[in-house]
Amino acid sequence: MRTRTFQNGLSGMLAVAVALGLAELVAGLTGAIAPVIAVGDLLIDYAPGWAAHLVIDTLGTRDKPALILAVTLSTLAAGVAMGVIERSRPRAGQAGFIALAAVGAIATVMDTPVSSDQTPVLAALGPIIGAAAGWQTMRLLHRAGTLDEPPPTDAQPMTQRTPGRRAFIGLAAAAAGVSATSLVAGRRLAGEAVDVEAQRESLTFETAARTTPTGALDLGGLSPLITPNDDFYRIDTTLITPRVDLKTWRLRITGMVERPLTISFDDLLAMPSNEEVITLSCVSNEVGGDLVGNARWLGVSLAELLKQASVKSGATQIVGRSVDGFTAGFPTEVAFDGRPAMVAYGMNGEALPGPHGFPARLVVPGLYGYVSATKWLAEIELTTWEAFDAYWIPRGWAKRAPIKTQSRIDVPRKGRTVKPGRVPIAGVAWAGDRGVGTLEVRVRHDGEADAPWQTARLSESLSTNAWRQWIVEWEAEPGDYIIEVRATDGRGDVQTSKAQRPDPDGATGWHRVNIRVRA
Ligand SMILES: Nc1nc2c(c(=O)[nH]1)N[C@H]1C(S)=C(S)[C@@H](COP(=O)(O)O)O[C@H]1N2
Ligand SMILES: [Mo]
Repeated sequence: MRTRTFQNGLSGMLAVAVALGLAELVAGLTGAIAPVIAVGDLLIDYAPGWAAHLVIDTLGTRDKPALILAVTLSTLAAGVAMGVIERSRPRAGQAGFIALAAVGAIATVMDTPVSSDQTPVLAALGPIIGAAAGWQTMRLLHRAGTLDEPPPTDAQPMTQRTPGRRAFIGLAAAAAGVSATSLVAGRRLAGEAVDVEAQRESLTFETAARTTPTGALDLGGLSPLITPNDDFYRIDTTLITPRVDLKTWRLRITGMVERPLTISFDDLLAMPSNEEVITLSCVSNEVGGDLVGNARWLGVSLAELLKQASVKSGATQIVGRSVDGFTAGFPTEVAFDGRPAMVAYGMNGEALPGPHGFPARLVVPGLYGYVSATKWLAEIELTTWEAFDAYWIPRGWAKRAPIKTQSRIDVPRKGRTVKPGRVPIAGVAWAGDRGVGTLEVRVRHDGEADAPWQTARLSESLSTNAWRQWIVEWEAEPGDYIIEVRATDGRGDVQTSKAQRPDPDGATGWHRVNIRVRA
């Protein structure tokens, strides 16, 4: 009996594995989204706001393979259940596969962005073909598994290699093979369709980014003045980095404009470009956190693009929409108040890396990424502030989100024990588009409330939109200490000590690090 249950469960699981594999293969052939990915994307999109942000940041980029795995394993587990139940309720398996096809089809269709050239029907093809094949696989496996039934009275133990058992094992192996082969082939087809790396390599720019900036502080453990692309934090809602084909990519400027524009990548390259050092921060960055980076962005001025399209009066919101449907919106005046907001295609001297929005993204100094920095940009829509709420707004995040003044201690790390004597204390500070004016540090004995503030030396200001490194030398004597830091922005406003969590519009408070000095 146990063997039978095991066999039924295995049949169901393999049948579902065939369904998933074939669905990937069809997706690879048609350029559609694989159902497992689509379901994962929808789980992120429809999770309550707090849960989605939790998943996206705490598990970070690393959790995405985990989410894909979780969806896959749950589907396989459903297969096991279907296989087992099928025995007593012969219609259950069929119903299960119809349900799988429906969920997969709905998910892929919903996850196919309206802007893509993919027709929704084609997107649903994979789940439907996969489920049909899965259903047939389950029937075959069950038939093979029951060849030896009913057991004759001189009960033949199931452990013997009866014809049915052999047939079952053969079929099971074949099913596993079909599933794995089609999965691998499907993934490969999807990967080959558009080669982002090859396209990036074909692009070279004349930029200042290959030279190291002068006036940078260099100290082990201190964040570099310019964050290398590979170390730049990454946050987005997509499970699979969108792969954009330069040949077919278009940026459309739509909505409340006199002249809607459609711009190709070559058009963009032909326009006058600017290179700007801008610090980008995620709203969910905790005090002292690392969801912040500073890069040299190369691109076309947003103001210039919008002038070409001629914004109608009353268009109070600019919405960036990505190829995968993500949106971020900010006030129109931000594009015209002099800060160098841009459609960027270069990052630190290279084409934008795939994970950071290849081929183009918005970068807006002074605003958190979730309201401004749309990656894989496909459309800039002019609308009103009231008419549209972008992706994170209904999920409980503030609609207006200027970057708050923050400073971080990189060295020494919290909890460290250092030797008495000269100890460098260093870190970075940023203040949106307001610039960092001064930076102060204080070191107090653990348990004491106060200590004098000491002014730090700052790295050169690369722009008012960029972070600055800071450093002080401290004459350390044995004891337990708390180091605190606060920045003053270019307008003279001191960073608040009031601690606030990241939601709804960015964390505040001073970064504190406890250290011990021991001989
Ligand atoms: N298409 C798209 N663009 C996006 C996002 C996204 O989920 N999808 N996330 C935004 C958020 S919340 C942030 S903080 C920045 C992060 O940019 P980075 O990953 O290049 O650091 O991208 C923004 N642009
Ligand atoms: Mo973010």
